[in-house]
Amino acid sequence: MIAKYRFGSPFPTEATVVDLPCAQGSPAPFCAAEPEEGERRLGLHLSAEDIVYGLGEQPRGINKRGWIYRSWNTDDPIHTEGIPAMYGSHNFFVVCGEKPFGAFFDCAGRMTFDVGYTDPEELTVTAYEDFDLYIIRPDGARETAENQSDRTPAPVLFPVEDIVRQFRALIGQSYIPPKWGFGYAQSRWGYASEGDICEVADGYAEAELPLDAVYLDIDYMERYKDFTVDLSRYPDLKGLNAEMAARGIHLVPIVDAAVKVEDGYPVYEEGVEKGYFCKDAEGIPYVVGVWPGDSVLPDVLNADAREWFGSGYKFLLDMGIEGFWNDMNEPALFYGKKRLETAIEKTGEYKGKNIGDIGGFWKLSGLIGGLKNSDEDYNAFYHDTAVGRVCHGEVHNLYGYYMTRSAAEYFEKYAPDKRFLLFSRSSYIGMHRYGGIWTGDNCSWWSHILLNLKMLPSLNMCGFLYVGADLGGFGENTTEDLLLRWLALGVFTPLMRNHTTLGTRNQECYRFKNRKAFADVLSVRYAIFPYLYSEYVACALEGRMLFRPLSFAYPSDKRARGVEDQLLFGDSAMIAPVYEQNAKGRYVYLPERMKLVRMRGAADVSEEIWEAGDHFMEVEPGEVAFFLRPGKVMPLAADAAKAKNLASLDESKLVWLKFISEDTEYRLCRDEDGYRKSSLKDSFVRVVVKA
Ligand code: MIG
Repeated sequence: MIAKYRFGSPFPTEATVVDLPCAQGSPAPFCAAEPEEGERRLGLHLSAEDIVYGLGEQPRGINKRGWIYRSWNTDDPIHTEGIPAMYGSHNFFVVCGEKPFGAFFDCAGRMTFDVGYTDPEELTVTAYEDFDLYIIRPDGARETAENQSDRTPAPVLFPVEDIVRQFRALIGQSYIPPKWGFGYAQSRWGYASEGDICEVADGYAEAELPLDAVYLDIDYMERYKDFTVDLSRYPDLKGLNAEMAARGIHLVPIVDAAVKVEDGYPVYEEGVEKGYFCKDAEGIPYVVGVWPGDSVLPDVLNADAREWFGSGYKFLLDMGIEGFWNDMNEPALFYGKKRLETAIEKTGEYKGKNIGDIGGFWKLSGLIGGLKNSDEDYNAFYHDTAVGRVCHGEVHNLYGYYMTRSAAEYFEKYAPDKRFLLFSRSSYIGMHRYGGIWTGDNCSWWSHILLNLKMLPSLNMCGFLYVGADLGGFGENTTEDLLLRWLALGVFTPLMRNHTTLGTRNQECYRFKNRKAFADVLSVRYAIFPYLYSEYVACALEGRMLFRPLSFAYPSDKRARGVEDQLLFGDSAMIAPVYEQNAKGRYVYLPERMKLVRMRGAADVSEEIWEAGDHFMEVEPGEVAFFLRPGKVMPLAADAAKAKNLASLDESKLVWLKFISEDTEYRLCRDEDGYRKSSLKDSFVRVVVKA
C-alpha cells in the first residue's frame, strides 16, 4: 500500500516508474515540524525498539539510528564516520517497529535525515527543495507477488521485505550486468600504458590467479579528454582489447563527467555549438576545473544533450569495449573558473601584508581551498530541462544518475538486446535501473571492510544490487592480510574489483607472498558464482535484496535484530567476514542451527553443524567461511579451481552444499550466453536437490 504526498512542485526526477495519484491530508506517521526559512520539516517519534534501515550510501550502521545523514552528492575521499555526505543520495528508509513503514523522499536537492541525533527519540527529515513523499505500508506477508517469477518455494516476505518489494516495484527493475561483470577485476589509477595492462594480465596468468577484467583509469585518455585515447600510451586500444578478449579478459575504461575546453576537440566544439553544456545565468557555458583543466559539464538533464553525450561512448564501443565506469559525476569540481580568477586576484591583496595575525593566514588559504565542490558554483549554473531552466543547486543530486542514464540509453540503441557493464560513482534512486555503483574512494583501513559490509543491505533496499567497494582500499597502502580479508568479503559482492589510487603500494594479488591464499580466496568467487548469479538475477527480477540484515529473516530474535557485522547473503547463506588486523577469527551469532562451510579454495570444502548461539569462528587469511541456513542449498561450480575467468568456468558440473532433511528445489539461472536481456527471464531451471 503506497500513498503519495506532494510538497510544492518538485522537479520530476523520474526515480519512479509508476504514476500514482497524490493523496490529500497529512502524511502520517509524519507530523510537520518547525521549519527554518527555506526548508520543510517532517518528524516522527521513534520508540525504543524501532530500527531504521536504508538511506543507501551512507556511513555508520546498518541500523541508521543515532546520527544525522545528508543527501548532497559529494566527492569526499576520506570516509570517516563524520563525513557530511557521500557520492549518492538514496532517500528511502524503513522504520521497523510495531507498525513498520517505508518512506521515500523523492527530492532532487539537499536533504538531511536526523535519525535520533538531536533527540534520540525523534526522526526529523528536512528538505531544502520541493519533493514527493511516498509512504509504504506492508501489504502483509504474501506467498506470491504479481511480479514474482516462479521461484519455488516462494520466499515468505516479512513486513519489512514486503515494504522493500513494494518500493522496488515503484522504482522499477534493478540493473543486471552481463555475466562477466561478476568476475574478479583489477584496477589502479596509474597504469600508464598498454604495457602496464599487459603486465597485469600476465601477472595474474603466471601466478595462476583468475581475472575477468582490467580497468583503464583516466590515464588512457588524451589529456583526460572524454572519448579520446592517448595514442602514445595506447597505440592500438582496439587491438589490445581484442587480444585481451581472446584471453577472456575485458577492458573497462573510465568516463569522466566534465568535457575539456579545447578548440578543435570535437566533443567540446559540438557541445558548444548545440548548446549542450550547463550554462551560467547569461547563457554562456559554465567553466569549471577538473582533471582536464578548464572544462564544461554536459547538461545531462536535457534530453537532447543526454542523447548526444551518450552517443560519445560509441567511440569506445566500436573498439569492442563492453563496460564502463562513470566518475566525477557528483559533479566533482576543483574550482569554478570565475571564482578561481577572483580568488587569485584577492590573494594579491595579501602581498606585503603581515598575515602573521593567524586570521589573515586562514583567509588566504581559504581563498583557494574553499573553491572545491562549492555551493557557490553549484548555484551558478543551469540546466535546460523539460520543465524549463533549472538552477543546478536545486537538482544537484540527479547529475550522476542522468550521466549514467545517458550511457545506458545509448547502449540500448547501439545493441538493444545486449547487457553492458556500467556503474557510476554518483547516483540517485532511479539510476539503479541503468547501472550499478562502486562506493568511491575508501581507504586501506580495516574499518572500511566493515563499512563496505554495512552499506550492502542499505544499497540493496534502494534498488542498487550491482555494488562493490574498492577491495584492498583505494587511499593509502594496503597490506597482504588486509587485502586477503577484504577479498573474503568481496567474493560475495556483485562487483568484485581491486582498485587503488596513484602512488600507493602495488595491490595486485600476484605481488604478495602468500600466493596460495590469494588463489584460494579468488577461486571461491568462481565456485559460488552459480549461486551468486542465480540469486542476483532473481533478486533483480523480483525486487528483493541480495544482502539482508539478520532481522529480516529473524524478526523476533532480539539478538539478531542488533547484529551489525553479519548479513544474509541470498536466500541460503549468512556471511560473517573477519575485519580486524591480526585477528585469528571472530565471534559470530547464529540465530538458529546452521551449517558452517569452510572453503580453502574452490576444491577444499568442509562442513560442520553449529548450534544456535554465540561462537568464536577461527578463519585463516585466504579462507572463506560462511553459513548455510537450515532447509537451504547452494550450488557450487565443481571445477572452479581451474577457472581463469568466468568464460572458462565450467558451469555444467555442480556440487551442492546442502543443509536439508528432504528433497529441495533450487531455481538455477542458466543464462548460457550471459549477455542478452531478453532471454534472462526464461533462463531459470528448477533443480531438485536430493536430501
Ligand atoms: O579525483 O580517475 O573515485 O576511483 O581512480 C580522483 C582517478 C578521480 C576518483 C575515483 C577513483 C579514480 C580517480 N578518480
